[in-house]
Amino acid sequence: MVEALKENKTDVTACILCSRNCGLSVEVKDNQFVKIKGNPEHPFSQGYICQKAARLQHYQQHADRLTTPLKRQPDGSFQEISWDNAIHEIAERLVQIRDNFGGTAFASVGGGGQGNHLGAAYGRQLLLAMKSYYAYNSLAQEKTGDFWLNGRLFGNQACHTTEDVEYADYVLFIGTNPFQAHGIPNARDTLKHIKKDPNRTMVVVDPRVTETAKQADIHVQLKPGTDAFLMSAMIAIIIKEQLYDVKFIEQHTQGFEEVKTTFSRVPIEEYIAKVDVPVDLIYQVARDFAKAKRGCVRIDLGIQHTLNTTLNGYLEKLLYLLTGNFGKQGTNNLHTMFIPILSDTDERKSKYRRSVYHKMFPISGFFPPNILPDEILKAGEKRIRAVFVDSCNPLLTYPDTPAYEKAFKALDLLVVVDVAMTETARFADYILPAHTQFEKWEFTGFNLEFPKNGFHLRHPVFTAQGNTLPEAEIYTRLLEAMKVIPKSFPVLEKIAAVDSKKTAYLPYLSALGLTFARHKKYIPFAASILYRTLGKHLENSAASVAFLLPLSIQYAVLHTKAVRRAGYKGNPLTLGVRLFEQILNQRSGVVLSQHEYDEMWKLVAYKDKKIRLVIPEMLSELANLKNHQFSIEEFPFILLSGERRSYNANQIYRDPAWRKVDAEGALRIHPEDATNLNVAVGDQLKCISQHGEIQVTVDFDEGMRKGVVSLPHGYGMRFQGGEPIGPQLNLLVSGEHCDPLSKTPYHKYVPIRLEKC
Ligand SMILES: Nc1nc2c(c(=O)[nH]1)N[C@H]1C(S)=C(S)[C@@H](COP(=O)(O)OP(=O)(O)OC[C@H]3O[C@@H](n4cnc5c(=O)[nH]c(N)nc54)[C@H](O)[C@@H]3O)O[C@H]1N2
Ligand SMILES: Nc1nc2c(c(=O)[nH]1)N[C@H]1C(S)=C(S)[C@@H](COP(=O)(O)OP(=O)(O)OC[C@H]3O[C@@H](n4cnc5c(=O)[nH]c(N)nc54)[C@H](O)[C@@H]3O)O[C@H]1N2
Ligand code: SF4
Ligand SMILES: [Mo]
Repeated sequence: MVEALKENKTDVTACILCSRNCGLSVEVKDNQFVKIKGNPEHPFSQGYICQKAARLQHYQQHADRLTTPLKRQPDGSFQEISWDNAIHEIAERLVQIRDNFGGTAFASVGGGGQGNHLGAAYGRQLLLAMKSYYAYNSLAQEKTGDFWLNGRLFGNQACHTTEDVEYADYVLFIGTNPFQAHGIPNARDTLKHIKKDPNRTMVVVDPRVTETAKQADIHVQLKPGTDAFLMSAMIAIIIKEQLYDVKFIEQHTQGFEEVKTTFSRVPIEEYIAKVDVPVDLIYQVARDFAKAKRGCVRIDLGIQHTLNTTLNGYLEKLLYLLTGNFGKQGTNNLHTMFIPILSDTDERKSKYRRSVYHKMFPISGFFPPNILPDEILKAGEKRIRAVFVDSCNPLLTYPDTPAYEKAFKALDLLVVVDVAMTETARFADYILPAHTQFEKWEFTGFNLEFPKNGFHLRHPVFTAQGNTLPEAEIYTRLLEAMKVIPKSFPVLEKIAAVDSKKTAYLPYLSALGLTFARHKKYIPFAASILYRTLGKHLENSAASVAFLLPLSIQYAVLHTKAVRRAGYKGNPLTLGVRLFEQILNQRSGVVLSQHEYDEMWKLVAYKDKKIRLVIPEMLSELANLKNHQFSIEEFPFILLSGERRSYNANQIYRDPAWRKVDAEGALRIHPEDATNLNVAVGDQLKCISQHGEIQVTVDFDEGMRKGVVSLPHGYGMRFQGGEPIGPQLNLLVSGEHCDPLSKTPYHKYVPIRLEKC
């Protein structure tokens, strides 16, 4: 366990509020943050932070923090339970459920938020111990359409792209607001540099004049949900005017002729009319992007949470592929992944079983939250009966809150692992309190950079509070209680004890290999086995980090040259060990690998390294696009549900005191729309969808498109069990309102009407 850490000190860690995980230099006293600044030593963020990070004390300590395991009583109240009893009782019920009903009876939900992916390696093992493959995760309510496309284009759903915005001459931001949401390196600085440079162009495609749009050279203020029309028109222009990159297409792709024929049929002017923006502007953007020396496209929820999600992703990818903006500096690129977050579960291979009720297939290993309530309530004998929720608050963040409430109540067993008493935890049979991310070893797997990729292993900053445990310990104890792994591995432990860095862990690794060769059934539980054996002998109580040793070795084998270029030395056996040691020692993070651009092609999974441009499902969706219906008379407004603002950060901060502005999470509406409704700033409105109703506070925003309104993500918490603070967005969205292929929700396209209260 984490030893008591000395107080009155400075330390380094990282922000946990978004995927960037910027490096932090912190001053701590009495087990609290006193001061938080950017860490200039961090290899990627280099001192950059945004205003949200300075408030992290509100995450570390607040009135909803869990301090002891809790068990639900027959009267619905929670009572303290010892760890031993909680683990024992849960393990017993899990084994019963597994043995009586099999793998389809269990699902895991969540498993790692924006900054805590270490515990996910341990949580994943429980899924395997339950013989289940139902991993439901937030990534499958935004990014799985993208992953599916990568599978088709590049040959493996774990192929993932990044964008070299920092070096691009021409950047298309489509459906993303990096000024607030970040997602690109040091977003505000990067935007400022593009803005200042007369030779670089920034285009923002967004229905709102966002903070990013204000910095842009061109803002395309489209009608929400029309991106597929816009992007297919742009591609059609590029094809009509032969602005595509013939050499790139010949050298690196297959299927261009079919794509060309399909897009030649796109009625350009008619489609741009649907988008409701000037035709000339779109011609200009399409031409200039295609002609740019280094163009890149960065997208996010604006196209992933709206109509035609997966098709949007396909079109976005064609934009950079057809123009040859791929595999070079300042363009889009594939990148390496140190932590294997994504797997390849191509639905055309029959071994990836589908869900029982919706017959939905996993994408990159993940099932979409939109279908989970039905898989619990409607799947008969083969229904899901037990759920583990970890690092996730589905009762606020997944579509259709009432369906989730009903489904979670119907479970035989719901366990929640969290640091805080969340809306979801209140439905649990057992609540297991974890160390916060500053009380344990942690890291993020969201290191998605190219050509230089990195990794930051965070050391514990604080002594753990209360009777909490890190996830590594929680899940390992569960596996042991379920008798999936024995409580000790005497041979491995003995070798780990005498092994030292001098021997490069080689005796230990060969003993581990031998154990796995003899007992294949232990392979899925490698993380816990390393934790209990080698882990005990790592310095600074870094036990939970031991499984990074084999991952480091694997990374060094796969990317030997790039790892050497990043400054690591060693023979094929020891290079990965050096990498592991540096990861352990460099508290501000390390550069893992330094690639050359032309090596990017090695990351394409198809043997011939050629990108398959033709995806039949997408071409047929494209052909059906013209039949699209938009408006519903009864619901004249389109709600963009889930805007990223200055003071929201998913569900990570619970105490409303962290917000400096926008306490109520106001509805942004164009002043003219507000006048027509006869409401003023601060008034209350009823926001009614086909599915539900919430009450919201009005705020004016001249930058809103008329007929479009916006509410923020990350509100609706019942802090200290009180009334919900700010909008509970997911009362408004039905699980069926989603992309037909990936089943990701249309959060950014919710037809509503507004009524005065
Ligand atoms: N401050 C803050 N930052 C965050 C988070 C947070 O909670 N708070 N959350 C993090 C997470 S988990 C994520 S996934 C990212 C998301 O990051 P983003 O996707 O960049 O953020 P959003 O504000 O959700 O949506 C981006 C933009 O899409 C626009 N949009 C809406 N509908 C459409 C449409 O039909 N077409 C187009 N082209 N645009 C549209 C919206 O107006 C909005 O400006 O942010 C991360 N960063
Ligand atoms: N309507 C609408 N809904 C949305 C969105 C939207 O735009 N609109 N956005 C969606 C998106 S993109 C996302 S990513 C999701 C995010 O929603 P969720 O996946 O639910 O994730 P978070 O909000 O990050 O919640 C993190 C949880 O982890 C807990 N936690 C923090 N640290 C630890 C730790 O160390 N260990 C454990 N075990 N738990 C910890 C926090 O207390 C919190 O309960 O919401 C989605 N929902
Ligand atoms: S919220 Fe994101 S961009 Fe802001 S400091 Fe934290 S990690 Fe960096
Ligand atoms: Mo997200």
